Amino acid sequence: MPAEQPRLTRQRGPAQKPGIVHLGLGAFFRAFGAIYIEEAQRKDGGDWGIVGVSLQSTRTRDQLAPQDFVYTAKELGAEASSLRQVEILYDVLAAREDPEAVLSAMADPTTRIVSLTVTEKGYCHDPSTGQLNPQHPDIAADLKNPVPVSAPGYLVRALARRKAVGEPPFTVLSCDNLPDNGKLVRGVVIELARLIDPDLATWIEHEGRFPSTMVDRIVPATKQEDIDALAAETGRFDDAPVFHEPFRQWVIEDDFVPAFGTGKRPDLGAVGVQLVDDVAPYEHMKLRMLNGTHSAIAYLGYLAGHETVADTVADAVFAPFLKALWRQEIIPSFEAPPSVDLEIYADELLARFANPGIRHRTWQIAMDGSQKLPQRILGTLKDNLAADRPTSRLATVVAAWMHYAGGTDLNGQPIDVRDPMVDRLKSISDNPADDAEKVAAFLNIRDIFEPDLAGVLKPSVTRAYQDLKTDGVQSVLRSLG
Ligand code: CS2
Repeated sequence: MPAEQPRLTRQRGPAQKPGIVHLGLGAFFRAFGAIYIEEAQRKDGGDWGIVGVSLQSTRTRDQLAPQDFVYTAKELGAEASSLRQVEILYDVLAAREDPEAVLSAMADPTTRIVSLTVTEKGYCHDPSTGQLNPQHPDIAADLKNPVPVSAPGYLVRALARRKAVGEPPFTVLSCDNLPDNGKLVRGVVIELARLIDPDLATWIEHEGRFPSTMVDRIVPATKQEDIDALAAETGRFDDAPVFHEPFRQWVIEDDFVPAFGTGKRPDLGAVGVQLVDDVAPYEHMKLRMLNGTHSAIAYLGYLAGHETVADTVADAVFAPFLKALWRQEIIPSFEAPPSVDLEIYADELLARFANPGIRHRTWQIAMDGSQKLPQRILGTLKDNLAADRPTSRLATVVAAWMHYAGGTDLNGQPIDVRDPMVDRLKSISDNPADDAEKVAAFLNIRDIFEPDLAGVLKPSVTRAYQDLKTDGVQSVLRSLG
């Protein structure tokens, strides 16, 4: 920190009393949910301060504690930018250091919502079925030890404390990019509770509420150079700013624990959150159209040598490919949400991806592909195959993922692959087998590919895998655009 610069401080009086505990306090939630909640709190009052929890490291807490948990959110438009200071965090806890503090915050009767952004892998489920994976090392640990390590473990142990003292449960609000994220987290929590205490599982089943949500705002990871540039711009040092695009959309199933009456949630509707009965059409739209093409850009863009999403869509072969992917393979696969024109939504996505202010690395989005592929690409593929619709572009994305996940790019250079299955993926790629055998081995990973789908995909993915290798990304996309 430049010694002469003062640190950020709270400007709007003391911190709001907490009503929400948030698990997984990454940049995304701080640039998204926290801002909506702060706006709702300021508009309508209520004790909606947020206790953030980092499940893995102490870094976010260490960065935020010296500045009393306030931070800057910088909005980066294509032409202009703006700053806001976010003051809705009440405290930040590091779970590995003090699990008891986290459990007591969650069990505290003033906590009415526990929200989560723990990424796909944080749910400890099997991505191809959506069910809890009891063999997951964190779940195995949580079954043995009452001091949890996993997000489902924290939810179950904290709910147990509330049941034990006759308090209503908190609403569990998943904000991760998973289909039916509410149902998914409900399923893993109830399954884990059943293995620990069947009565607790039954209580959660009846009393618990797990609304599904669709969340959308592009928030790249904050880089050191962003922190330095912001300090130079403002003259104040903020060790934990977040940088985001102007666009945001939050759709939530309005199903919160009723026992809290009007205090069951902040008045999110007043600040533009869509509270609906059924979030599924919005989720499909967002996961398939935004995240699906984001992953396509991540793998194909990385293999084409592009560092960011904006650089990738500026490459002339990508826009026609993406447009064809949306129009011919993604849009026909699901029903549009009420009064949404999906062609316009696709055009807006391309403009969001092209925003030069957002330096979103292809490498960042490429992470954890084994956890992302099913809901972003494979569901669409499956629906298209069943309805006899085109699939060649989606198959090319799967093939690009295989090249990427194998850890060697198309020029033979190593890739720093981050994925919970990294060792398995690398060993498939390193095996001295021919291309068809490698593709077959990837398709044989049952945690990702269902057997029927794997069988049908084999010829087209093998072809795309070979074409990418012999002709390169640009030429393959040109032939598909
Ligand atoms: C991205 C998402 O990193 C990724 O996998 O696709 O984080 C994406 O930026 C958000 O879902 C946008 O709402």
